[in-house]
Amino acid sequence: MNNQRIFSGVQPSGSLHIGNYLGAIKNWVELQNKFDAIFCVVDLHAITVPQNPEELKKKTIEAAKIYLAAGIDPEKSTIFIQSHISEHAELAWILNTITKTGDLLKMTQFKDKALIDFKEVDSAEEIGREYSKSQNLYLEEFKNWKSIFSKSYAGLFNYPILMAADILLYDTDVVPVGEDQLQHIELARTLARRFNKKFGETFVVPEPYIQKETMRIMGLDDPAKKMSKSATSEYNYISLTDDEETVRRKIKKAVTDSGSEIIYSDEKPALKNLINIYTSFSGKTFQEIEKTYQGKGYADFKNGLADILVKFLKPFQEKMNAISDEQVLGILQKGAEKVYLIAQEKMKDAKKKVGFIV
Ligand code: AQP
Repeated sequence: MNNQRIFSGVQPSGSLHIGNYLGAIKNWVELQNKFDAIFCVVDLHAITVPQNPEELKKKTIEAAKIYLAAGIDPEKSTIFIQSHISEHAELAWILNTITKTGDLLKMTQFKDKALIDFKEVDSAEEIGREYSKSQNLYLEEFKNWKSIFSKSYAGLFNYPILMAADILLYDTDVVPVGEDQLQHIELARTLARRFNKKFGETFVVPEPYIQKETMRIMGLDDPAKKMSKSATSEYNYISLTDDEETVRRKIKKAVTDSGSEIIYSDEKPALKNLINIYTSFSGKTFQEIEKTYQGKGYADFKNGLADILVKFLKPFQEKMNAISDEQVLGILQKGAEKVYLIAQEKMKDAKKKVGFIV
């Protein structure tokens, strides 16, 4: 164990999927043995797209249960809910005042989500439909910034600043994330340096931590886009709460490439993605998988992949179901009490530096 700190989180904005697990949570489990680890359920981020309040509560608790079932140990790591520590929003405001609009305009996630942000929708499917429309529309629409800004909410535009505040509040050294979040970590680094330069040394400049093979799990229905909670179709992702029948149905429907050979190649992006998932859950190399399915077709390979996923998900879900809401809320409460002390001290320092009377 070194004395460096890691911080990371997942938005309870839908059903957490195997991309969230492989790209983020699985790495956290290993990293908690090496670092002082803080993991957050980032509900303030989740409301940057429309949420049903009752669903949001359920998904917040479910996300924390997923952390625990995945192996995050509350004796080693601190787990809490972002909105329980108001310093996140408070620091985000200060950082807003040193963030240039141009910094935010570069963020691709804003562009992806901006067109659904203003819609009053209350189901994941509806959000998905709007999202897919936005994919086609945004190139056209983004020629006209005025129309985008008049339609989208400021929270979505500013959310990378809140993410920077999450990270900087805890003097985080390392942020384990999927590749899609690299741009946001870069902004956190920029803001830490900018604040330190302007007001004096205050924040640690964090480093991203990316696990190469699983840094981007792609959608099962479209290997050109990442697997996403808010995807148009449930056939985009395998949720960590999917039952066996659902997993088998989704894998059966997953798109494949032309030809029938099981080969790991950039020329076959859909199959490459499925093999990446297979490797991650089985521990086998892609060469071993190619050998296993030599002379066999996609149907055999998909059956094998579904078996591997079910074998992982069954005990995972049993662990999740064995944790009561009361238990998880107790752990989250304790976690909040612990991080509050760190957050309060850092916030006091930042406030003094900018000239507030504390
Ligand atoms: N497809 C993915 N492959 C690998 N890693 C992924 N992550 C997300 N999707 C993939 C990683 O999961 C962590 C939590 O993500 P998040 O909840 O903060 O939001 P996100 O990155 O926007 O994830 P989603 O699933 O696409 O959610 P929605 O649809 O709500 O926006 C991050 O570390 C992320 O890199």
